[in-house]
Amino acid sequence: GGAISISRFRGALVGAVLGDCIGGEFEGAEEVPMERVLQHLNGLDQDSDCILQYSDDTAMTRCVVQSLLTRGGFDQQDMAHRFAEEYRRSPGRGYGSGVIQVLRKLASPQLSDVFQPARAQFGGRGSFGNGGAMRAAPFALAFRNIADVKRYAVLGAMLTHSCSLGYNGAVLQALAVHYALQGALAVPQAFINKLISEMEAVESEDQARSDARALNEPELPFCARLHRVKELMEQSSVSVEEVISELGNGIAALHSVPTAIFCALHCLEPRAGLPEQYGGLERTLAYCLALGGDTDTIACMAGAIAGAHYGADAIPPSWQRCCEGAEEAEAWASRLHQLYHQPPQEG
Ligand code: R7I
Ligand code: MG
Ligand code: MG
Repeated sequence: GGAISISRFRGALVGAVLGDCIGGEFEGAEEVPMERVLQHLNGLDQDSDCILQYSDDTAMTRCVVQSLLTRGGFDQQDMAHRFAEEYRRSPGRGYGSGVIQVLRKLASPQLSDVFQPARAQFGGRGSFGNGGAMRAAPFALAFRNIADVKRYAVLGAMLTHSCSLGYNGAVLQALAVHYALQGALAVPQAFINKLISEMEAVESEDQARSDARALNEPELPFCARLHRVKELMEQSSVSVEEVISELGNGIAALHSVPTAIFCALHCLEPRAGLPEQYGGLERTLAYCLALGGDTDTIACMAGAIAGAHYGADAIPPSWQRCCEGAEEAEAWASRLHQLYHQPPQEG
């Protein structure tokens, strides 16, 4: 295909930062009344010197971006080193309680296998948290080839999440951004069908099948959830309670990545309860916050998908101004755009 506009790259990366910064307010809350969400969002328009800090979601995404840009591709040692160094410098960004052990071990100069600390998590099965998925968008922005997007999203996630229910969440999130970048959200049914067919292949691998069995999940667990997304899309109305019970709003990748994809799809159209003057990206972020639960991460992932679709023009300047790291994300997006369109290197 032809070149993809730089605006979509900026939208994706800045959208992710906004979701994290804006969503942090409600992380861990039960379902949040839309009135409170809108109050929070209106506050951003009025308060000219507000600052919302980013959390681990953005801190780790920044490491992924800087590693990919500096190395001109995926380098596991370099990325692992950046994760460890970032955590050492700012440990208070709200990291998951398990992953901090991995980040401490990754700082050791004696470590030869950078994937080893992640494999030791949770009794040797590895984490199924959404920490790999929350930082997966840059893989879709750096690599044009879908096989590379999948391969490097897995490896990048496996530095901290070695359970297939963790790293396959990262693959799904990267694929959603990959297709959104190409404009595929314009045909929502086709978009979800593409994700299902890609994930059928990904989840048919032996490790994914055995992890699903061991964790008492159905076969092809992400595909099963994507089918639920499809069913919800076909309903004439969907309640927040249904979204939470069918898809989840939790810290597991399985309970948050399909949810983020649903939020982006559901908010393609104006929805009752959301302000009429909101554009699609604003609707998507507001809707994610109203779900409660892991709001920073769900909004971060949905923000990347929606941002790739609508582009940078959809980002409200007043929101961007309030979010730590949003300006830098915009600059880095331009460099990712270059990397993405670089001709393939000769082997
Ligand atoms: O996945 P992770 O990096 O956490 C990301 C989340 C996002 O919401 C961020 O915004 C931040 O708030 O944290 O960190 P992990 O520690 O690997 O996983 C997160 C949590 O999921 C763990 O602390 C556990 O509670 C749970 N978890 C598991 N529990 C039991 N068995 C993850 N994997 C397992 C498991 O295998
Ligand atoms: Mg966070
Ligand atoms: Mg979170």
